[in-house]
Amino acid sequence: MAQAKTGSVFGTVDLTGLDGQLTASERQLVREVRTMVDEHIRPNIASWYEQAVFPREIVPEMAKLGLLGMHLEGYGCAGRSAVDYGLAASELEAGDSGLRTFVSVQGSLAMSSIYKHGSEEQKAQWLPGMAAGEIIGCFGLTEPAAGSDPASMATRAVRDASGDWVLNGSKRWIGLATIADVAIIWAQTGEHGDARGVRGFIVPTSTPGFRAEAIEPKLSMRASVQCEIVLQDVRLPASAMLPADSAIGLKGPFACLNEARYGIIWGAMGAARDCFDTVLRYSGERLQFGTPLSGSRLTQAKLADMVLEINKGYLLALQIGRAKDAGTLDPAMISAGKLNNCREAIKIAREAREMLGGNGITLDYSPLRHANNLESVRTYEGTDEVHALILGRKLTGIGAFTASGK
Ligand code: TGC
Repeated sequence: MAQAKTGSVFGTVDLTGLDGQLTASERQLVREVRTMVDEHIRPNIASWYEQAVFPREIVPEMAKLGLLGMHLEGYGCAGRSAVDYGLAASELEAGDSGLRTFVSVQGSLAMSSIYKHGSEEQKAQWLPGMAAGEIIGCFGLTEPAAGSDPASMATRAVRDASGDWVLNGSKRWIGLATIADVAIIWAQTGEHGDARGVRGFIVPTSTPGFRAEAIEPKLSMRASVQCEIVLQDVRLPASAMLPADSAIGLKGPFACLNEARYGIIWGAMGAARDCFDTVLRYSGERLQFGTPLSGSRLTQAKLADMVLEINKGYLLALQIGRAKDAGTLDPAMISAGKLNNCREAIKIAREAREMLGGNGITLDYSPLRHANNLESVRTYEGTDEVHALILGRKLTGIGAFTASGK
């Protein structure tokens, strides 16, 4: 039996008219990013994943499509909408979460920090090169002993008599740090004149005392780099601090995390869709007891459950994206999307792996690779538990992050 034909850019999963919710330009963007993924990522991803290689050669392809800082305006950035950014994240993550992570760290975290909180000089100095993929950035918030609770960070920036800042501390799980040219480092300043509490610093990675090392071996995100950073007496001029009031305290990094978390809402559904497409194709070709697996009631029920969650996940992503574009977004909506879509995507990836039988444990098929990647995706930028508690606080008015009820 032939599979259902569809003209939707979402393909066979589109049982609810998702395609009709998009504009012609949004559909066009999906096609362009998908073509890049089909030509440059899909043919090589299994070998990059196996060899734990981040393919730097893909960066110019992404820059060519305007994907780096794509929702930022000016400074060489594409100035696209939040929905455009989400659709691109979904296509990239259908290829691999590690490649979508590159775009998130570069655009939503590193570039966004400078865009939202930097001076005109800082924006003009860094953003055009980053949009062009000539300068790679990373974002150092998380520490070995401060993951879900960045308020407890130990990294310190102290201003000495010369007016320079001197940074000491360490960061962990920092995407791209070993290949980055510049790092946005968040550090406690205490009270130093114009600085108060946590502040962000633009740190060229060539600065003496900055050291990054890849965390290896990993069983997830193998086509991406996650690193430890050590900062030992890293001396920076006063002009290295992000000066905007919006960057005083943790709301500075959180504003950037909102952007990255938003991209994940869409990205996770891209990974889920790729798992569904893989298993739908496989079950139509694979004969078992003389008939295609796709004719089995058990298989069809599983496919139906997957496609329902993918449709719900895309509708949620679209609702949140439209709210972001309209300026009516509440960060709790991002938590709702990240929690739901990561949770459902990983279930779909695991189910798809099972449906592939023994073949599902090989790199010839994507679901186990996606499932392994999604372990990272559901953990970084706020774990499932953190996002559940953000929603809990929204619903009850009571923060329950600590036993004492903070
Ligand atoms: P709290 O201390 O009360 O709030 C601090 C200030 O931040 C504001 N705020 C937000 N602002 C904008 N967007 C948000 N989503 C915000 N959430 C909080 C808040 O209003 C307050 O502002 P102000 O003006 O009063 O100072 O913090 P909280 O109680 O709200 O948050 C607790 C909790 C657990 C939710 C928060 O700490 C949290 O989200 N934790 C998770 C941290 C996280 O996601 N970490 C991942 C970092 S990414 C990284 O470093 C590596 S992965 C990326 C890569 O691959 O490189």
